[in-house]
Amino acid sequence: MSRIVGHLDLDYFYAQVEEVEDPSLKDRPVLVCVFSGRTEVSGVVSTSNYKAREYGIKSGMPIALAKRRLDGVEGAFIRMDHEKYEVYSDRVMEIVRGRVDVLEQAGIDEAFFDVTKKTGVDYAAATALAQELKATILKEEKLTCSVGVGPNKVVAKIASDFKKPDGLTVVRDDEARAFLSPLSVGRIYGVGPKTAKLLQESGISTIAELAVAPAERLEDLFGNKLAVYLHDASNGVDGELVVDRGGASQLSRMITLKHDTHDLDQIVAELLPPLKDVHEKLVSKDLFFRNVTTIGILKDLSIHTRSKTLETPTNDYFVLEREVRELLAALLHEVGDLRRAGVRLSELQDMVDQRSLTEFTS
Ligand code: DGT
Ligand code: CA
Ligand code: CA
Repeated sequence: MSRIVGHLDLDYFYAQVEEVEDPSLKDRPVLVCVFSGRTEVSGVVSTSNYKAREYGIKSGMPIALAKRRLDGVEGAFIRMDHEKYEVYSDRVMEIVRGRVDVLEQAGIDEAFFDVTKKTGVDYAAATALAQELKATILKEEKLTCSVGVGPNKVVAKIASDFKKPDGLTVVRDDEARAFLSPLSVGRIYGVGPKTAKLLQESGISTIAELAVAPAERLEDLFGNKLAVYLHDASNGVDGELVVDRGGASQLSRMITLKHDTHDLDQIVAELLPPLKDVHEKLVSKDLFFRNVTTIGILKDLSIHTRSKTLETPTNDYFVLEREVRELLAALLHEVGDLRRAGVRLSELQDMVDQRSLTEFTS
């Protein structure tokens, strides 16, 4: 059956979040860094804005090398704050989830979505929906993203990467082969440098060449499973479904407080309903949590978090409430009045895993 599938990927994500929080960064190269702490410049660049990329700066590059590439231009070197990006990610995913048939989060800044039912397999409707997604994310979170729409995941993923930043690329069923043909094989999800090199050595560098490569040749190189995948993908065929993984990696809730406040009791009181709600969700999904994070957003929109990893996973409401209270108290120790507050449970695990784990250890 025909489907319409999309892939959404936020542009220069960590660096863009830093720009949202401090718009004065926009005209400068912004480098989000993982400092290893040994010397002032030891560590790597996690990501950078497009201004920095003009200087040849890339993810994973040593900070010292990035500094040299900037060649005297004043860049902003910002410490990576994963918790903060998670908060933005959660909110973007919520926006998308509410507007599609199925959402499958595939990373902190990307997700597949299925809109077959919503659009009645109509590409014009899917295009309008993708535009609406982009506009809503921009309006509510001030973030741009790039979206690809196509007949399946493989095509949608390549399409979202086709025009960046702030792109929208729609590839209809009957256009898929022509769209993919001129692109290099490395664009196919799962084809890393090693696979690409092996293909190259067999004289296959474009997707068009891969699409007509003899099956035996691919099987010799990669075995049956990968060979079939490569053959299908290069022909624009992919049967992988978009599956909601139940947000099984985390559950979160944010609220805006009635008044900006520094009062722990007040904040906890207002957080109780969402806390009960998130706990109910946890129990209904048969999940345990191991990590709990409290989040505070101040008047200046800066985000502050405190988190704790428990010795053993639990689904006990009283433990949850106690930990949230303690984490919030620690958080309030360091910041002023909160405007918004929230909680996130992560490292979620199945009751089943839990059971087998206890059986195993006892
Ligand atoms: P894009 O999508 O090309 O506009 O740029 P990004 O930065 O969104 O790149 P993407 O989607 O591949 O990665 C999403 C985030 O993951 C990115 O903002 C930072 C992080 N990340 C990506 N590559 C690396 C890496 O090599 N090291 C570290 N520490 N983080 C990375
Ligand atoms: Ca991205
Ligand atoms: Ca990504």
